[in-house]
Amino acid sequence: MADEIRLIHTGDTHLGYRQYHNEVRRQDFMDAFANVVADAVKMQVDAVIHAGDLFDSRNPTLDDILETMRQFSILKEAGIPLLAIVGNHEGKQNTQWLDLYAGMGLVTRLSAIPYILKNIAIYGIDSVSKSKIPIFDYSIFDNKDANAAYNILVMHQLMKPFAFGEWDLKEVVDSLPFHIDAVLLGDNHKHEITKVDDTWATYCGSTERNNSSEREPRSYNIITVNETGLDISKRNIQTRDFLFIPVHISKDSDAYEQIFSAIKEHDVEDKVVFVNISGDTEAKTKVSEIEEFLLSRKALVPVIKDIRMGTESLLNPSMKVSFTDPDDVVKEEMKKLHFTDGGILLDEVIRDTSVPKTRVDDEAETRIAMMLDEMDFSQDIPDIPIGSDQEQNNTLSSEELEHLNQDYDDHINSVDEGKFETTTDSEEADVFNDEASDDQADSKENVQDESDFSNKENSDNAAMKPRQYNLGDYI
Ligand SMILES: [Mn+2]
Repeated sequence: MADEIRLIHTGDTHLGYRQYHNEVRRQDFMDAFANVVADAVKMQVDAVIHAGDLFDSRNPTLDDILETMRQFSILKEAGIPLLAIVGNHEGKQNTQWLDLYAGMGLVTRLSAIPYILKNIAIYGIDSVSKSKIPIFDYSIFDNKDANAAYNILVMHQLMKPFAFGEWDLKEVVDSLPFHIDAVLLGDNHKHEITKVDDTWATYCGSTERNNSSEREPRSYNIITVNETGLDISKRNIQTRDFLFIPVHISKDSDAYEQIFSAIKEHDVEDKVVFVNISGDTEAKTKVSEIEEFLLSRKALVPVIKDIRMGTESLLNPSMKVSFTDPDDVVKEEMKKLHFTDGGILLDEVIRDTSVPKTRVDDEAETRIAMMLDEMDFSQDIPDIPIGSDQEQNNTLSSEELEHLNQDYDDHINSVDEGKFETTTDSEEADVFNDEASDDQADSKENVQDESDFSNKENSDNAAMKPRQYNLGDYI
């Protein structure tokens, strides 16, 4: 059909993610995106849309940057435009990684000014932090000349009506001066699709598993527009297998025997293998023995979780501790010491072996800035000098102050819970808390950083205006 337009909607590629500290997993993330690019070329789609979280980190390595450039170049050589927005993971303070690629002619950043593809206008909103959603300025979409047959909006947010939503899709659609046919979303890693009035809303799904709770096959969307209308379909991506082996140890026989025979029932070769051990608490087993056994059978990554911590820990999954990673145990113990969130964060930076010693200062500053930025200051928590008591504060009663402090504590706790949250399904191999928190970071991290707390007003203004770029600066 000559007039048919086909788009690939992908996102949450998290390129550069060295999952489980494993170089092969880093390559897996690259390969998954390469598969999407190869499909785009094979299908000769009219454009590829990336809905944010291109990189896993705001500081990807030079290899990540170059390998990503190679993939983008494949699209360019095939004459397929790549249209993208910034996610919360790779977001920088001002100039974005996408600007580097845009300067090379490899990417077009979507914005309030539409990208026109035949009879389709495509708009984008870069990731907006939760605290800034209520002040989002819809008036930037003042495109009065819009006469496209179809309008598509690309966002990287957790949207209502999906259960996890932080921003109401209906509010966005109703606030724009033109009808939106489809909202193509990133941020949530699971494929979702729904319709709100006449508007489709869909998450394409991440291209690789960012943690063990991402069980479903990974996917991207194909958007087809022809004379019959706009249609969205999902296509799965072949990714590395994650294998889950639950072992319930009984008192009857040797614990290792039971574990090893359970493992032997599966082909573990080249897979990320999660062994969850429950049952007899008396039977002593060493994680390292089980890891070695899995490696001898050519598992790519062995992940052992011993959940024999009594009924209470099973009822309360937040009490689970992974003994495969001593850092997790340290984290749990740190929590009991009632350090502030900032204190815990500093400790993490210092312990993070991927942060060179010379970078600890910068890294700590950046992460603290991100944390501050994520806090909700919309309630104008008064600036109380250290050491001052309540009498010195004339504007608030002690009751009001307590209420505000409680809000603040609640917020800290909610951030804290996000950081340490593990899956509630006791069968789930929620083994690596760092991955779990990374996934949470999807919704917790923020595109804006340092400037937000040092000069909040300015950055608020900046967020409301379309961004201005001088491409010459980046070439
Ligand atoms: Mn993501």
